[in-house]
Amino acid sequence: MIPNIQKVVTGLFLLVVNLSVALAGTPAPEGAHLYIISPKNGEALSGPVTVMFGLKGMGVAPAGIDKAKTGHHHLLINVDKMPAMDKPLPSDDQHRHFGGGQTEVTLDLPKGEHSLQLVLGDMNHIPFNPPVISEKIMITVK
Ligand SMILES: [Cu+2]
Repeated sequence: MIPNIQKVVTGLFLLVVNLSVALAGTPAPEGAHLYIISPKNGEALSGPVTVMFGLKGMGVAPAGIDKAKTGHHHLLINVDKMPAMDKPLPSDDQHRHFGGGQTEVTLDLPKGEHSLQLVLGDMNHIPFNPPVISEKIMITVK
């Protein structure tokens, strides 16, 4: 009987571990670094603005592809309040998904100040745990 109890206990333990992983999002590999290559923080430029995404320590894969240590880019444009880090990122004009695995985008932004920030999402558009997020940069479109 004892081996059966052990199996049940082990099964319950694995269930709890799997649940907590599911709730906490895909683990981010150590040293993962997300950044905006260009434009630079504080840059003033005329539109349209091409934003280039940089990622170290992980790879880029299209949404829906289950491959370890990969994700796809999301660009937050003029977002003041960070979206939830434990559910799929919203998808709208301010939260842009690059589910095809794109690593740059050209934006038609109105004149004025804008903030840009990248968030890496897993195959289900959920941020990693801990989140892999770039510095938030400010640019001015002349
Ligand atoms: Cu996405």
